[in-house]
Amino acid sequence: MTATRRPSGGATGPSRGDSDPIARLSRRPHRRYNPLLDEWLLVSSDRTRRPWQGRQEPPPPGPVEQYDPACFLCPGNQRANGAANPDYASTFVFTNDFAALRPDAPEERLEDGLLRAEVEAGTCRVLCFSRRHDLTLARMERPEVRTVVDLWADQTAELGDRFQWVQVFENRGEMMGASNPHPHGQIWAGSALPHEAAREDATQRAYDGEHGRRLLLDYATQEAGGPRVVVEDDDWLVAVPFWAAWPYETLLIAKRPVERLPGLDDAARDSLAGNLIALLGSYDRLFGLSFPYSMGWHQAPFRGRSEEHWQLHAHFFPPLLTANVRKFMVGYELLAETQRDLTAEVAAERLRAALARPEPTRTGEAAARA
Ligand code: H2U
Ligand code: ZN
Repeated sequence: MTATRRPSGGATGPSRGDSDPIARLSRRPHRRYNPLLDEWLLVSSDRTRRPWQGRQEPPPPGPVEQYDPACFLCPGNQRANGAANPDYASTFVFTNDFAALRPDAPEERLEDGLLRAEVEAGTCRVLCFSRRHDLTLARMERPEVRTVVDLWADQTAELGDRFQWVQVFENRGEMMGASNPHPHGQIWAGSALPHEAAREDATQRAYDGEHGRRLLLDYATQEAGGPRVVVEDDDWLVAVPFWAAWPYETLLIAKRPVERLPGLDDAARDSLAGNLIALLGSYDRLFGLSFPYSMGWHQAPFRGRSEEHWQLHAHFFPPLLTANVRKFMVGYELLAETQRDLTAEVAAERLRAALARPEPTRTGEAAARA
């Protein structure tokens, strides 16, 4: 197990002079290429200076209790459909009572010119990360987060026996559509390869075909110790990717070749728990509030063949631009291409600074949300 290192910033930091091509580019609107999705996006950092008279996000709700008798996910409580949760001690998994996918789907398809459709079989599960209603992954102890990592891995292995794509994810905070503050995530597993997965599959396969190496391992090597890194150790690298779309988007990459969560060894799982706490803690400290985000794992599809072009990674998509203004992916983004307001280098610098600030204690709910 290695200690989480905080990089000092690298030779291509945003404050460097004219000789640095990224600093030069960053002074004017420019486009960056996302090799994982094979698409470009527009970066126009000057736009952060524009006046904002639009929607102001309300502060997240104040402190919550360790146990909420009205919560559908707390131990011992009744869920919306009347099922009772066991008095679980740490984590708890159940099949989503309002599942978007069902396993008992009969095969059926429509092929009528441009009209194409097919029935999709799958299953959806809810994963409670802790019995405590008031915690978040960022504020759980390292062994507790390690238990969540093991749960993600075990669930992936089990569902991968039946479904091609196992999507592990977490929506955190009301702003990201989480229906409940109780720390929890979801898994949707399905028989088709969803389109984001299919694109990453294609780009990683093409890169491996051309170079004989994994795209994301090469990317992690290129980023290590550099200006976009938030935290890293021997097993993991967390960076604001060069092509980040959301203001404080990050990409967490396993540094050793591994296709899926169940393939992680003991040391990598432990250091993953530490890196998750560090990253999510820096998010919370950035604006002094429990940071909303959607995160999820991308791991190789299960289709009964070797997937050595795939590298395990997780994406974190937080929507906030400032403490009370969110990034809207609307006009140009929906119609032309993604546009971001601050550079990936500036975002990473701010996250590293937040990481260096003192951590709120587990009981310091008020400090974390002040
Ligand atoms: P989100 O907070 O990301 O929406 O996840 C909570 C999930 O929990 C949601 O998909 C499910 C919802 O369908 N749920 C149940 O299955 N049973 C309940 O009693 C409440 C919520
Ligand atoms: Zn609860």
